[in-house]
Amino acid sequence: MQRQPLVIGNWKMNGSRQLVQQLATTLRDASEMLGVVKVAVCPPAILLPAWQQEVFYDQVHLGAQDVNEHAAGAHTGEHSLDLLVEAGADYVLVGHSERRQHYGDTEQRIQAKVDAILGHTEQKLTAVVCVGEHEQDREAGHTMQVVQGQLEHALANVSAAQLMQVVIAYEPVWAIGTGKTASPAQAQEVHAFIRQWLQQRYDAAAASVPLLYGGSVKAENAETLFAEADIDGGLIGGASLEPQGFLAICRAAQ
Ligand code: G2H
Repeated sequence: MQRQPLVIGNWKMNGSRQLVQQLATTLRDASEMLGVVKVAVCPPAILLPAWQQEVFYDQVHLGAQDVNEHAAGAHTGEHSLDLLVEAGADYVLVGHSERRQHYGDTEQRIQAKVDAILGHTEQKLTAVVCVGEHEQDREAGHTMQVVQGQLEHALANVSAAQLMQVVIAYEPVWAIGTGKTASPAQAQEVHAFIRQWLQQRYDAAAASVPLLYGGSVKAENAETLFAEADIDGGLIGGASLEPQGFLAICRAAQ
């Protein structure tokens, strides 16, 4: 199955209204690329309305970096799906390693967030489920075991029909923001494993799931990573903060 390439920018806790304007202008001038590559940007949630003013909706998707699993209530500082949808998000990152490590994203919470996204009445929402091993897991030869465990928890309640709303991002923790990138062969090996796991569980529906690589992707290494058979694009952190560099990465996915 031919999957459309997908590149998602994850600004983390960076950016500004000025960067929204700069990146929107840069992407707007690249409409031929946007016809081929699906591009989504996940700024801090407070900047989503600024994007709504800038962006052609049919060309660039907006995403949130996280969501609370509850629909509403006394959850100071959190964002509900309804609020994020109102602000224009149709992608939501779930289980990013920084949230797993520092902000209480247990396997149980990640599963609840995925269930909430896929159960939301807004049918267009996509959950971008992030998985990846720590350096010590890789050194111990446990990479596939760790990734499989994360997938089993996150997708425990996801049906084959709901798989259309799922993207998996493989982000080895040792490559995130460190400047160390997995080699294309290392990344492809894990992506092929994820595809196989999805096929065993979901049969033909697995073929439509985009698998993204994330972890120190830059304009210089994007093309070789995206050339691998099971790498359908990238989840880009630091390099998504520089408009021309991000554009070059998006073009590399064509
Ligand atoms: C991994 C990635 C984006 P970076 O966290 O999610 O960040 O590209 O800065 O390693």
